[in-house]
Amino acid sequence: MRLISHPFSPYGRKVKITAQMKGVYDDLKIEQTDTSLPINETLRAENPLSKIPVLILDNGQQIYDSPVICEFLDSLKQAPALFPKAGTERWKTLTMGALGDGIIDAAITQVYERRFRPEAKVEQAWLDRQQVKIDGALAVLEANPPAWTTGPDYGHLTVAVSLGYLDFRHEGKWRAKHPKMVAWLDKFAATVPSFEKTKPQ
Ligand SMILES: N[C@@H](CCC(=O)N[C@@H](CS)C(=O)NCC(=O)O)C(=O)O
Repeated sequence: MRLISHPFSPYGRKVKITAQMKGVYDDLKIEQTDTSLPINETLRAENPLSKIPVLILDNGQQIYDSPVICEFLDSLKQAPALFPKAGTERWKTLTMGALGDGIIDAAITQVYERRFRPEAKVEQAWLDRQQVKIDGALAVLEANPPAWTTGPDYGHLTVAVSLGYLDFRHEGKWRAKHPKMVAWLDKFAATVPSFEKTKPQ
């Protein structure tokens, strides 16, 4: 399988952590691409949305986006189960994943606002709107850090990657007001070694 990604991509990091947790990382041939180009035809040929990550199976089938790739990788082996198959647990995990992805989406929108607009046109109200989303999600997590029983699942790893992205692109400013989630992230990193191994640098 080929994985098109970039070392800085938080969504790609989710996929790499999932692959390592499932023991299928060595089956991936990782290819790096550049999403900052105005048009990246090579990437567009694999994903018309021109976004990473994209997983390409040996039969040529393309799989995106990151939640779908992670669930596909989870389906390759039984243990550890990262996506509960049904019931309340499944919706909890998927919702936790959506919360983590929502933090990343808002944080990346802020990065793109500065990257793709001339400085004079950067819209502070738009940046603030994204920050409200990030702050709201962090407040919910801090009020009730998401515990795991047998081990972290897809929801936990997505939240961990979202915090890692805030560290990487937003200088870890979230840490001062969220001590419980700082401790939670330390515990996650100690439990899932691939978190450190996939750190963007
Ligand atoms: N929902 C997608 C988001 C993917 C995404 O936005 N990836 C970024 C890189 S981290 C990208 O490719 N951006 C290029 C663009 O939006 O044009 C996922 O979870 O995979």
